[in-house]
Amino acid sequence: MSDNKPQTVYRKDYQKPDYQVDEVDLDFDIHDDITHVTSVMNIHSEHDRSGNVKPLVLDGDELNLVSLKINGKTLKPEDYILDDKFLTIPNPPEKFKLEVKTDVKQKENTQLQGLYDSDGIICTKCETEGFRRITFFPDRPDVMAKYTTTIRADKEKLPVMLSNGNFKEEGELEDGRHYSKWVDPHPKPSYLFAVVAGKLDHVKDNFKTMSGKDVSLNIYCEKGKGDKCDYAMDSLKRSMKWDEEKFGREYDLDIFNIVAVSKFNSGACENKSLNVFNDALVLANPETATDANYKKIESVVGHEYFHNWTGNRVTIKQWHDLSLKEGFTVYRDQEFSSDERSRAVQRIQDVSDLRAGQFPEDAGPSAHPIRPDSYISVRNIYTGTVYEKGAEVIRMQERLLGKEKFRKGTDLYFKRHDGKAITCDDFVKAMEDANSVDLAQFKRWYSQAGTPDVTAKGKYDAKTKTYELTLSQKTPATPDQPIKKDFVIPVEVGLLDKNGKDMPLDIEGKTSKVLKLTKSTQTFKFENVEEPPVLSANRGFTAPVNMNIEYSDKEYAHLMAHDSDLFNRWDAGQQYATKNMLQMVKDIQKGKEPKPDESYIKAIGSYLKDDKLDKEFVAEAMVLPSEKYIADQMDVIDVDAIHKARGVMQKAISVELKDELLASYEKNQTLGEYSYDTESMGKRGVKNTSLAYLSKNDEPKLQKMMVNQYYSAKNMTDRDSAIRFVVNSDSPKRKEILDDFYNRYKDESLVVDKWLSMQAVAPRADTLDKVKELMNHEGFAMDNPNKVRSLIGAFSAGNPVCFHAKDGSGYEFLADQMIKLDKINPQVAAKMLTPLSRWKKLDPERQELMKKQLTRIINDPELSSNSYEVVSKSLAMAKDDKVKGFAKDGDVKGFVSGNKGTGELAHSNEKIGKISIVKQAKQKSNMADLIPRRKMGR
Ligand code: 0A1
Ligand code: ZN
Repeated sequence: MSDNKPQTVYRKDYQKPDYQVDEVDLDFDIHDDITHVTSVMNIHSEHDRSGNVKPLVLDGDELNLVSLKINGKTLKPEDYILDDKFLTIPNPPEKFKLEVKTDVKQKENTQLQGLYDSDGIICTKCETEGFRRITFFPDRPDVMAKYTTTIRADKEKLPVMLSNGNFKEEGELEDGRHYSKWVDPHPKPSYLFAVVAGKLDHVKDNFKTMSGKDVSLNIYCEKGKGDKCDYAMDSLKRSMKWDEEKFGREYDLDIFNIVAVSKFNSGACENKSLNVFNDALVLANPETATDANYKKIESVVGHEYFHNWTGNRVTIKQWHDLSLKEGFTVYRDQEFSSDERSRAVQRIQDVSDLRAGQFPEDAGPSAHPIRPDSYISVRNIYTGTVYEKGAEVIRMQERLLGKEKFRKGTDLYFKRHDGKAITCDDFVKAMEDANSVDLAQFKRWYSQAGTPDVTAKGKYDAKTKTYELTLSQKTPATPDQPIKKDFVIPVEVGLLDKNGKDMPLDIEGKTSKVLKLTKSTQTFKFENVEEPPVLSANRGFTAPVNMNIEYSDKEYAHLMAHDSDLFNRWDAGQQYATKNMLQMVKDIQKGKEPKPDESYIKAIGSYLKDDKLDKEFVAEAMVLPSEKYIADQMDVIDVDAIHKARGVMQKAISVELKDELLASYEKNQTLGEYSYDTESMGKRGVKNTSLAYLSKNDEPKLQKMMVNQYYSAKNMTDRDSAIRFVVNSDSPKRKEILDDFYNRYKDESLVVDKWLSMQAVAPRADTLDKVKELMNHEGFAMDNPNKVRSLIGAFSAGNPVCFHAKDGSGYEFLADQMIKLDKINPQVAAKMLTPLSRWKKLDPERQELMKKQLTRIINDPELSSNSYEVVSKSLAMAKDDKVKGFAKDGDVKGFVSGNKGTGELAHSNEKIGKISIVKQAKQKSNMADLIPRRKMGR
């Protein structure tokens, strides 16, 4: 591997490029095993050459240089310096044409970065540093050039050939070959470059933009899968319209293409006018995709399309500013989904994701601000903090300014920065300038890490009829940041009366108010409050904070029953259930009988009986907080007790609410053809969650229901739910149904992924053996990230009981597999090591077993630097006593000194040197939920 001496890249060290590339003319001559790439670049110098001429340094990774010419003259080896990271030309002219020829072996590229072969489709993934695996180039986002691309290949084998921009021409060549030429008029960074060639199916449509221009829309996929692209196309057209209406953004080329491939490291990439997608986020029909799959397709298609303005037309100056494009674009895709569906349910799902993926990151030693000050591997900054918390920071600006002013700010932003590579500061400046406001204090959200704790305490005075609300904020110390300054925290509040009705908060009768907390403690006074209220705070999750309010069980139940803010109504239930289950965990640990809370169960029962409630909301509100969420609230995680407590609670609901669940199961049947609309989806959600609870009831009649639903299901949502309940049970039909499912869908690779993952997450004694057996199954392939994530990833991140088996077998299995995968696809391997790296909150025996496997991995002499970074950071935690102190009492001195070591990793591929990194890698895992909801990230 070439990246054998990772260096820390600091934001403050930014220097503008010494050379800019104005135009790139690329030629891809694709053959079976090799692609000859010719790149002709018009380059000009950007620095003062009067003193000395700076060298031209081009990035390259695992490249085979064939030839190099400046202004038509071939350079001799002594005219340049080539090492395994850079091609350096010491003394280039001020303005010149550079021709670089490289050879790339696409089939040997199992890393899936740069040019590679995905089951016969030749495609690229360049974000972040993949372009340097195709040709030598200043591969950084602030070098923006105009690209022309010619692709040549065998016409029979690769009939469709695509690149960025508008289609220019195509034609025949000798020997059965053909060519196709593409011109992209918009300057772009190299990470947005893409090429695709293959035998592809194709659906097409068109879109008339707001100024009347016709855009041809195409979605390509593997042969035979074209009938599964309609929903992605529909989502694309709605996204285009939404962006015009909500942000005034019009599409800017004649054509927009999406290509779905089966081997892809992440979810999708927003390459200019040629988005390349993991096919799991494109392909869907009612027989193969669940409601959750449909929802994800809509949001990711939207997300990638919205990048055309937030990321592509306006791009980032350096990778540290990744949140400028990702935070804003996640905010935009969340808003799109909220407008298309239920806003409250969207918010519930987005906040659940944030709490599951980002809050633990912010609370641990890997905490970083949404704009990180440094990184070692740029891939490690694709985090929940940069994406999801980044979106929250944009959302808070919208809440503080109001929708109209926010839009004024974004209009100015696009006008001012179109075609430029800029920073997060520029975004906030546009908001300030457009609205004459000062956001200086607000900007701390960009530079300070950590989730603030906000405490709310209310005091009612019956005599004066006033209610005083004291809000205080405290943000725990994080690495490098022992002391936090106060944030600007918008907190929307409402007050409920004893009947659950909202009280008026001002003379205009408004019942919700956004309070602005800017100091460590502030008191807000409400007058004419007729009776002691129940506070509803941080409505709609106005700010990404932990709200601490001491509610009695009665108050929780009151909010669950009445809060007009549906998000808070849901959250009251989550907090109430968490409180109850944490108590149950304690009881289990003490050998006592765990006791589920009756009034919580009653509140769930009322949801089931309330026909006026949004069904999707009910489906969300019925699901207990995940095992992971409960684990995050504990100092020392007790995996088995959590699993048991949640199981006891589920069973109690299944027994006590049996009649309500049965009635709801019947009432929410969706007859007729499958339709992906909010109401039908809500009904399916309630029906299947009801069935999930009923499946926990041992009555044979109820056990039969899931088997019946499996066989009679008319769509994948119903069949997938039913089979998962069967697979998690001891039903005698288990094997029969699993075999039936495989035989029905063995030709549907994405459905086979579901089959793999449902077996991997089953909390059963024989699961690990089954997973090992499935590794040799024809439906599994180690070189396909979707397969690996579905089987190994689902087991290690989605099956806490089996992964954390006391004998360490789960840890050993993951280590064995990741040592193998690391040689094939280090990027995916490094990500999948996360569950093993999270040893700190487990009991001492498990900690030792996990560290033993991490040590085994780090001793692999050929370990990639990607995996090395994750493992070394995790093991370094063991060496720093102060780090332990941090988790307990907020002592951060250890971090300050520890982090000084983040300079260089003394690491080469042959030998692993000393461990000097303290920060921990991104931690993200999805524990099995009652209804599996979360899917692959972007
Ligand atoms: N920019 C893409 C997704 C993406 C994620 C990770 C990558 O490499 C580490 C590259 C691209 C998006 O947000 O859709
Ligand atoms: Zn994105």
